[in-house]
Amino acid sequence: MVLCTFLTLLQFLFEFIMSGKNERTFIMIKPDGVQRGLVGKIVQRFEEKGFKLVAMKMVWAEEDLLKKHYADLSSKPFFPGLVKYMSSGPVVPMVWEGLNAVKTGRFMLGETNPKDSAPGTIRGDYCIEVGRNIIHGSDSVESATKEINLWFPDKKKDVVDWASWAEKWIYE
Ligand code: IDP
Ligand code: MG
Repeated sequence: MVLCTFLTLLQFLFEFIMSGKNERTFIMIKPDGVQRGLVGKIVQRFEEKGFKLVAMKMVWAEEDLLKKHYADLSSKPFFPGLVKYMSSGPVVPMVWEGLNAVKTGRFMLGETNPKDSAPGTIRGDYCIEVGRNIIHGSDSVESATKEINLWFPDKKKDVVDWASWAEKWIYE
C-alpha cells in the first residue's frame, strides 16, 4: 500500500518534470519513409509546427534492437513481418521537444492504419497500408522515455540541450 502510493507519487513527479515545454517524444522514419525520400518532408512538418529537434541519426537497426523496441507486440501475428520490415533498410530515429510533443506528435502521424488517417496527417498523406506506414511515434510520455533511452542511450552526447531563438515566438 505504502509502496503503491510512493510509486504513484513518483510517477506523478516524473510526469510533472517531463511535461511542459520540455516534453520529448521519439519519432522514427521507417525504412519505407527513407527509401521513398520522405525524410525531408517529415522533418519539415515537425520543424514548421514549432517543435525542437534535439536528436537525430540514421541507422540500419539490428533485429535485437527492433525486438526490444516493439517488445509489447511480440505476441502479435504480424510481429516477425514487422521486425523484417523495420530491419530491411536504414531508419531515421529522432527526438522532438515541445509542449504536448507526445500527443501532438501522434496527431501529426495519424492513425496506425493509413486508411483511417485523415488527410493532412503524415500517414494520411503519404502511405496506404498498415504494414508500410512510414513513421513511428511514441504513444505516451512513459514509452517516449523508454524509446529515447533505447535509441539514444548516451543522454549527454546523443541528445542535445540547446536553446531555440524561436521559442519566445512559439510560446506566450
Ligand atoms: P503505432 O505505430 O501507431 O503506435 P502499434 O499498434 O504500436 O501502432 O503497431 C506498431 C507497428 O506495427 C505499426 O506502426 C505497424 O507498422 C505495425 N502493425 C500494426 N498493426 C499491424 C497489422 O495489423 N499488420 C501489419 N503490421 C501492423
Ligand atoms: Mg505503438
